Amino acid sequence: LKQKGVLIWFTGLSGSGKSTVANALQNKLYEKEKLTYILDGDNVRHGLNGDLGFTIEDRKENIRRIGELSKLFVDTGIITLATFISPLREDREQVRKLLNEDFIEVYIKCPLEVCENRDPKELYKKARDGKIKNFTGIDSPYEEPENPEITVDTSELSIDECIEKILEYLVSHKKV
Ligand code: GGZ
Repeated sequence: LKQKGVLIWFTGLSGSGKSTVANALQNKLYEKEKLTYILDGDNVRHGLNGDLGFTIEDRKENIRRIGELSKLFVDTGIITLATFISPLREDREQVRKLLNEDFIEVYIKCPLEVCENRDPKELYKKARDGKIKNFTGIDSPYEEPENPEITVDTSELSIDECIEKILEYLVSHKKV
């Protein structure tokens, strides 16, 4: 395998564009014949973490397990893209400690109002109506990264511009 593993960690609110950006980046890396894998709620929260919900305690455990899982992927040389809200700074820092220089934090920045307007699954609406409890940004906290390797604002940049910025960092720092 002509590549080294790295964990690209996307953090941001629901609806900020984490999955969209990660998918576009995966396509770009595929064109460069890189082996990648996306870890997201669909493939982790239903299986491995099927016992976890959205209390602070469960989110912490969700991120902890994903960190451990990611490390195994990275050890095999896979460029691993993890897309989780991961709202707490200390939980993300715990994953960083596990991966050291193989951890790249990408803050998918987007104002809450914009995420709430996008609301593709009407989750914000349900949260406002009290039908979903502990919803990030509504009645559960989101702590912005203080020193992410990369920040992209999806309310200001196109998806292409976002992945261009991420790729530029990854290439110039010899991470991919
Ligand atoms: C936040 C929730 C919640 C609550 C269900 N709060 O936009 P989505 O739907 O597709 O992505 C969200 C996803 C968040 O799961 P994560 O594993 O990324 O969260 S964390 O990192 O905080 O553990 C959303 C959906 O699950 N969802 N209930 N209460 N998002």
